[in-house]
Amino acid sequence: MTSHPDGPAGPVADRATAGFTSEYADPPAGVWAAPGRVNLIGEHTDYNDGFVLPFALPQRTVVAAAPERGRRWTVWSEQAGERISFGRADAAEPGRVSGWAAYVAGVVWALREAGHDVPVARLAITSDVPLGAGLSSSAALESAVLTALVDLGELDLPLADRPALAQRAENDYAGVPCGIMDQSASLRCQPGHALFLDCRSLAVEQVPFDLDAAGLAILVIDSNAPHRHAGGEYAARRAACESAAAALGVPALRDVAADQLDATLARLDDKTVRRRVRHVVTENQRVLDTVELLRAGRIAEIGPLLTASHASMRDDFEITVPEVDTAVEVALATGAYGARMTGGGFGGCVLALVDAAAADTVASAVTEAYAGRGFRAPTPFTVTPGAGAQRLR
Ligand code: GAF
Repeated sequence: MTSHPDGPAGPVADRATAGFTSEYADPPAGVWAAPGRVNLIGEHTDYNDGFVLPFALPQRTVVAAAPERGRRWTVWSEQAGERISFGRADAAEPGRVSGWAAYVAGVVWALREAGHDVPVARLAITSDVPLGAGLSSSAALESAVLTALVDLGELDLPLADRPALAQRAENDYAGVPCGIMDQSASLRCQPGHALFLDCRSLAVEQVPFDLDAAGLAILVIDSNAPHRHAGGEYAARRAACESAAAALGVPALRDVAADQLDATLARLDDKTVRRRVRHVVTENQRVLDTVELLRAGRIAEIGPLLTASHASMRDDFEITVPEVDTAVEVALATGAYGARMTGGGFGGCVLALVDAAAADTVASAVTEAYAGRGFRAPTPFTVTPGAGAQRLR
């Protein structure tokens, strides 16, 4: 098992620079990076105007870029193994650029919609954020491209306003109905901290999360489970929450008080909708309780909240799959303080809070259990909270 084999974006940045130079026969003007994220707790709460607590992964997406005198943006992606270009007309109309490049064209579109004079540029993109693992590789891509274009064009766009713009690129250009958590994490996280975000006011607090000092580790286990209907199910959960809020006469489920939960649920006829609401309301409270413990430096004590979050996602929100349930079950049986699926669900990753010295044992036990149950082998790795989007060179 590894922590982060390449170190902080070093070789990834080298590959972006080398890729740029070989694609465009020129050196880049600069190199920018933005991370994927792990959400410590607060799942499916962001689009309910609630609370989330993600931290940045050390793994990042890197963009080497330079301004271009022509009229078309050109983008090469190492992962996709292709180079595409698009002009102003493509960036003016959602849908004209599709696939991975929609996230790049979407950022140009969202910036222009917000009235910015976006510099035409050539870009080379590399990444070591695992794709399709629920670790926000698309937010990392949007955030890295956004940061590069803002710097290259010296655009006046304060950091606090950037996540909504990147989210807009994803919602309205790429057509993915996500909330604002992932872009906020990729753009605003700080090393050694988790980002406590109020998704209604967009107020943030950097909450110290020093695992090393506490002798603890976060073990991430990528279940490698094939994503099952993730897109449609995500949209269905979101729609159920929004219609429940409307039925209850509140702007969003964030407005349902935890101490009024039973009385509120009694006003809803549909059993499934009741369970969806219960997840969101209890999950918001778990985020607040986790933040209290972290502020007091009592990291190990957040374990039961993590585990309760998983049970709520499994039983009430119904977004887990057998592979992630197995990873949680085995991590807990092997001594983890707490464990939960992280991200949108239907596959993806589990995080387990463990003694640093126990990380290998827990990882091996999960790997063995997967083999025993006939699942594809998982990919376990430890992480520490890394930096948000920044210029590297
Ligand atoms: C995905 C979405 F992109 C986020 O906005 C969030 O809703 C998350 O699923 C669930 O917490 O990552």
